[in-house]
Amino acid sequence: MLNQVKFHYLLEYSEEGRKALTNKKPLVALETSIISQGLPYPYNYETALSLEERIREQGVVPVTIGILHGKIKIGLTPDELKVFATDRNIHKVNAQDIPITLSKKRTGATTVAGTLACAKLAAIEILATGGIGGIHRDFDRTHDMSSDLQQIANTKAIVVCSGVKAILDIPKTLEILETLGVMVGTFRSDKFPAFWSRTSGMETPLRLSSVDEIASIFSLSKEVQHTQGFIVANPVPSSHEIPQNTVEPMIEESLAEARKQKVKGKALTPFLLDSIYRLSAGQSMQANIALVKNNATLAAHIALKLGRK
Ligand code: PSU
Ligand code: MN
Repeated sequence: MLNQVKFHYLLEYSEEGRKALTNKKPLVALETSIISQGLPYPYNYETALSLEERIREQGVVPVTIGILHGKIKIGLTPDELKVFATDRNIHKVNAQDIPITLSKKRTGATTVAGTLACAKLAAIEILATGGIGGIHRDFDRTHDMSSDLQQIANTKAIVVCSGVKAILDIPKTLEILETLGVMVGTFRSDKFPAFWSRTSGMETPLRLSSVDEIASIFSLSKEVQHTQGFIVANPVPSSHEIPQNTVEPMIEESLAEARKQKVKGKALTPFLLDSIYRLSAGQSMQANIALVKNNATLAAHIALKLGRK
């Protein structure tokens, strides 16, 4: 019997997204928080468009996910993307914020956590982003741990990223991911990357040698009914890498400023990214853009290999 594609009544699909799902073509999900809170205009808009282009070039369909006036969008038009790129008052939406955003008919940019929750409703299993959230360095004082971690543990999906953001405590984050039962590996490296830098100095739990291997591990994880997600860490291209000892003083200065200004909660990650962009005279933003594009391409290759059943 043919598997009927189910369209969740709360989801609004882009035309190419709906067609791809109907025809069982491979898709890659993209998030909107990186557009609304992660990068400044106009770089965010240009990046959003070029991520989609990268994915299409591989014969895969991109669907950027976000909530627009109370509707969950699975795929956005360029005009809709522009709203996320230019409106400065857009809420940052984690999974638990989705119901209220729908109920109040708000617009919300979905984080990795929020996007995975929506992608699950659409049966999309691959997401590309820049760097996921994790355990903040002052966790002992603030208990700030990104809800990305819990949501990745709750979702059977591949998250292609360049590791966790270097503003975080990477060793603690890796420990928690292990506790949560999330599969974690690095593409073609023995080290776990640090977002703007190719290595954090930490060994990666798993070296991933090829796209075939990633697809095979993911398929087998489903066969054995492993229910958690799979983080595929893809180091920033060498051409755009910022060495750890160059960026670390900027991270420390930004953390000190955040503490002084009492920035916390959802505002903390965007504050730190913005501060480091300024301290690095834009270099960290160029690295961020290069790595997320690279991740979109790898995600498309994985999607092609997995196909759709
Ligand atoms: N990747 C980037 N830039 C970003 C993000 C990811 O290159 O801004 C966003 C994602 O939406 C991720 C969020 O889920 O940062 C994490 O925020 P927090 O630490 O507040 O959970
Ligand atoms: Mn946080």
